Amino acid sequence: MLWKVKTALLGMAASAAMSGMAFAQEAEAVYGRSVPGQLDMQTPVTQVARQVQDLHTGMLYTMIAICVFVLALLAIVVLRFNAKSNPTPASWTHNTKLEMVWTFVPVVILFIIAIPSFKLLTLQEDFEKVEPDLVIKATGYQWYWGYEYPDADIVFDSYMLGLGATQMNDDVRDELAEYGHAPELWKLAVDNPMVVPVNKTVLVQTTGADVIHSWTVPSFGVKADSVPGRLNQTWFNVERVGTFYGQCSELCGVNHSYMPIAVRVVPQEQYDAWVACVQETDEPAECVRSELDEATASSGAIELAQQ
Ligand SMILES: [Cu+2]
Repeated sequence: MLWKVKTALLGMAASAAMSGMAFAQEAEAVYGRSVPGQLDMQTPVTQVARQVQDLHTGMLYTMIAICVFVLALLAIVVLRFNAKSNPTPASWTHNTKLEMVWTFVPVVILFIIAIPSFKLLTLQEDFEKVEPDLVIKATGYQWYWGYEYPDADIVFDSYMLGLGATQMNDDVRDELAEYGHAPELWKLAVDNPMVVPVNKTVLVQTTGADVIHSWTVPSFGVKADSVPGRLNQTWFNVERVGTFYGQCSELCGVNHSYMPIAVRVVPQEQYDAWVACVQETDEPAECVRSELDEATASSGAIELAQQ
């Protein structure tokens, strides 16, 4: 009888977990930005971002396990060894074996955590192993980003759409619509996004023109401080097309929150078309709309850009 109840309970727990997973998969439809009420991090679109999330989740469960264990020990002490339930305490004070255990078990746990942590750090920061297909320089200004493609001789600035407005209004809505964005993308969408090819390794070299900024795209697992007088670098290789957003992540002044980062990831042919178009017209935003939207509309690949 008891066994039956147990099995039924297990079955219920399993199906609850499965429906939870199904819900999580449905909620994963949004890429490149966060959504209202979101739990956990943005959906990863690079190997680095995935490993960042895995490490974070692993650490979280490790911490929960340790906290529960310590809490249980505390509860035992409070309940069993208070003055009422244990009126005559034992007189011994040390237990060498126990002390060895509580020293070495945490050391072992730290070593186990260190392995994936250092692996990830090496993946992110060992630039000798990074073979870039494309190098882009991102310069942080108060308060916008400047992008340079040295190999293609392309230079442009990237400003937030709906700049200067303190609340959503018709002007902001119109400007966003003009660039093909829904009002929800206000404070993320920019006039000239960075454009990169999909499945290619992009090296971003970043610096600050005035104060320290930070070039950050959460779904790439990328964050690099843009320090005046220094050239910092980071890299990413995005696995899917779409537009992915980030924000300056170093307090840089009064308009710090109005210098978002938008990276548009497209197939190689469209990237080549965009480069050719910008070289000819020097209108990066216009080239994004004319050269890219036609092709992506037909492939249906960039759903987010249209939102
Ligand atoms: Cu900034």
